[in-house]
Formats: sequence, C-alpha cells, structure tokens
Amino acid sequence: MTNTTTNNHTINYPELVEKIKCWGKELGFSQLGITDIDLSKHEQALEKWLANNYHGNMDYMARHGLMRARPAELELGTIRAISVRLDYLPTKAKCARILKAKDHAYISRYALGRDYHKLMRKRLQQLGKKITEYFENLACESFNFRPFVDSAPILERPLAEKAGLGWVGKHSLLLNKEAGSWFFLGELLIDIPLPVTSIAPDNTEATVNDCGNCVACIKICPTQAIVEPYIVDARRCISYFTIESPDPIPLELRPLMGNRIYGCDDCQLICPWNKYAKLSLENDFQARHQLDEITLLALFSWDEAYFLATFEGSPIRRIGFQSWQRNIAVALGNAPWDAHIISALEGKLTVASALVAEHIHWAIAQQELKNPKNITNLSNARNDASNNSTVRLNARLIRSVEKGLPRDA
Ligand code: B12
Ligand code: SF4
Ligand code: SF4
Repeated sequence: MTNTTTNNHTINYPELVEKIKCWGKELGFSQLGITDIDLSKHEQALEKWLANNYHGNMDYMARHGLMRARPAELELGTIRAISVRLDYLPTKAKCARILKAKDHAYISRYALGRDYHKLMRKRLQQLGKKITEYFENLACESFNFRPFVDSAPILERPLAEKAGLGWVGKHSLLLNKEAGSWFFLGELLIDIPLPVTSIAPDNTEATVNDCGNCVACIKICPTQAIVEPYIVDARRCISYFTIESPDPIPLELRPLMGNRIYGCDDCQLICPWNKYAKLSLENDFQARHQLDEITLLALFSWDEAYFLATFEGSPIRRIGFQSWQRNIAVALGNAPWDAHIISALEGKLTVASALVAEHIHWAIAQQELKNPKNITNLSNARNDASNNSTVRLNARLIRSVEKGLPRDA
C-alpha cells in the first residue's frame, strides 16, 4: 500500500519519499531513512538494561518504561519514523595529539562547537513543514509529525538501524560502512504510510552487522563500561560521570579518566570503520574558543560568569559550573606533576563548593604523589602499578589513531 487516496486525491508515496530525501539533503542532513516503528525485539534488552540499573541516576531513562520502544504510545497515530544522521566530526580533530598532551583538556569531539539539539530539531521541524505543505497543496487530510533529537523517550539507534542508516556496533553506537560513527541521530515521527527504506519484502532486515570478530572498542574502554557486546553500563562510562551525573566521581574511576573532562571518544577512536568517517560540513560543529587545544589550567581559571557567557549555545553549558570544575580538577590530578597545578588547585579551594573541594583535595593528593621531592621507591612502585595499565591502554589508543585515522590524529 504505497498509494493512498485521501479526500479523493491520490498520494504518490514513492514520489513523496524521493522528495523527502531531497529535502533532507537540502536541509543539510547527511543521510535519511524511513522505517516502521516496530521495536518489539528490543523491549527485553531495554528492560534488562534498566533492571540492571545501568542507567544510574538518569531517572528519565526509566520514567517512560517500554514507551521508549513504542513510539505510537508516545505520539498517538505514529506509524513511521523518518530517521536522520548528521555528521559532526570537525576538521583537524587532533584527537591523538590532545589525548597525548596530559596538561591539555580532551573534550568529546561532538561538543567542541554549538549544541546540536536545537540545530537538528529546527531542521526536522522544517522537514515536517515541507511534508505538510505537500499535503496542503494536494488539499489532502492533515499530516502530523513530531521531531525528536536525543529525547530520552525514543530508542534512536535501533530505529536508525531499521531505517537503514547503519548497524548498532558492539560499543552500542550506530555505525555506517561509509561514514563511521561520528554523527548525531534524530527522527520525525509521522502518521502516513510511507514505504520503508530498509526492510526487505520478506521482512528480514537488510542492515548487516559488520563488526565481525572485532572487539577493539570493548578492550580499549578505559573504564570497562562495555560490559558485554552491545551493552554499556552507563555508570562506568566516562560520558556519564563527566556529563550526566552531578554526583561525586567514584574514586576508583578518577585515575582512568586521564584528561577527558567532557565525555569520551575512545570506543569510536579505536573503531576501524571510522577511517571512512566524513568530516562535518557544519560550521556550527567546528571548535569554538580553541576548545580543541586548550590547557586544563586555562579552563580551570574560568569563573562561573565566564563559563556561562562563553558556553552560551554550547552543549557543555548544560552540565553547570560545578560539574565542569569537578571534571577539570580530576584531570589536573591525573596530569604530570606541576607546581602551577598545585597552586591553581589550592587557589580555588576557598571559592569551591563542597563537592568540587573534595575533588580538588583528591587532585592535590595525586599531584603530591608525583612530586619528585616526595617520591620514594615504595610510593613510586605503588603509583606505577596502578597507572601502568591505564597508561598502556592510552598509548595503544594513541598509536592506533595515529596509524588508522591520520587525518583526525
Ligand atoms: C542515555 C544515553 C547515553 C548514556 C548511556 C549509553 C548507552 N549505550 O545506552 C551515556 C551517558 C553513557 C551515553 C554516552 C554516549 N552517548 Co549517548 N545517548 C543516550 C540516549 C539519550 C539514550 C540511549 C539509550 O536508550 N540507552 C539504553 C539502551 C538499552 O539502549 P540502546 O543502547 O539503544 O540499546 C538497544 C540496542 O542497542 C539493542 N541492541 C541492538 N543490537 C543488539 C545486539 C545485542 C546482542 C543486544 C543484547 C542488544 C542489541 O538493545 C537495546 C535495547 O533496546 C541516546 C539518545 C536516544 N534517545 O537514543 C544518546 C545517544 C545514543 N548518544 C550518543 C552519543 C554520541 C554518545 C557518546 C558518543 C557521547 C560522548 N562522546 O561522550 C557516548 C558513547 C558511549 C557509548 N559507547 O554508548 C548518540 C549516538 C549516535 C550514534 N552514532 O549512535 C545518541 C543517539 C544521541 C544522538 N541523538 O545522536 N549516552
Ligand atoms: S565513551 Fe569511553 S568510557 Fe564510555 S564506553 Fe566508550 S570508551 Fe568506554
Ligand atoms: S570497534 Fe570493532 S566491535 Fe567495536 S563497533 Fe567498531 S567494528 Fe564493532
């Protein structure tokens, strides 16, 4: 049923799909697909993930229950989803260079520029309007749509996979053979029976999982957050405890963060498919305020007013100044010994909140352990043992990026 007669007008759905694809391109989306909304085969995995408490304190993940896998319950009348991809990797991503520079701040490459939520939602809204106009021009019944970008209630990756945008990799992100994984996802829930773009007529999914025997992302994760293929325990993920959680960062995870102060890209940096990743065409996703090569000390010197003003329109503003300082303090503790670091940490103690102050004390203690004056053979040996595997893992990642992703290194 590709053609439907409404109010005596025949809608040529295959033609409309082609138009939607063109509009998607004009609006700057990197790819667009259309899928039905049956996610029933994901319900059990979602329930198990929540039952294991892998969502930590992201209460919004549990709030909607199985509605997240049932878009029609979320938006009555929904029968299809238009799923879109938008590439975000900035030119000169300098990933290896900054991961190597321990006194610099590594910020996830998706967050160097402007916030993607507004940008994508606006464009999805425009796409919805174009379809509405198409219907209006034919004097047909109304068409309804609702855009989503990173909205908790929807399982975006399984939907995108069904729409033919790629496959869910073992790191749980969506991957594409021609575009790697450095992209955002968004979707428009709609109430018209568009032909789907990826499900074969016999209803076997056309998308192939091309991870094969590879387990590189699972092995490289600094905090072992990918607890089994396709399953991430958010509570262990650097992205969760530097962005989502306002709580103290667990002590055992702090040294594993290294200089990552906002999110983490390691499981994507190690992925061989990212050598095919496309650079973003969006000016908005290019680094602002030199966030791609800024020192930890420079960022730590900011006060709250400067933080709020500088991050106007940036996703980083959402975490608030306390979490921002908390994260930088931990990274300063992980940096090589430097008297300037200790004085900067001490300098902030008088104005820091109790939570930040606790992280500053931790960082000062870490710095003192590395102070050449204090190093005894015993403390040296203890330090080496705990740091060695983190250092080795990081060195392996850097080598792999330099070799495999030279453009982005
Ligand atoms: C909560 C959340 C997080 C949490 C939890 C992550 C997670 N893996 O679930 C945290 C804070 C840790 C996080 C981190 C990141 N996130 Co996030 N996150 C989300 C959010 C809001 C919900 C994800 C979710 O529903 N998780 C719950 C689990 C159960 O769902 P799921 O992983 O989709 O799992 C289903 C399928 O994978 C499926 N499945 C598929 N195949 C298979 C195979 C097997 C064998 C099994 C068992 C299951 C299975 O089973 C599950 C059941 O439904 C989405 C946006 C959205 N609404 O979807 C963005 C989203 C997934 N995040 C995104 C990004 C970019 C990131 C980071 C890269 C950011 C960063 N650089 O720091 C990291 C990556 C970490 C990682 N490896 O996942 C993008 C991913 C884009 C892409 N290419 O896939 C999204 C889609 C946002 C967006 N709109 O673009 N994120
Ligand atoms: S984002 Fe980092 S911490 Fe999270 S799963 Fe990937 S590698 Fe692990
Ligand atoms: S690193 Fe390997 S296992 Fe992980 S997502 Fe990429 S191809 Fe799949």
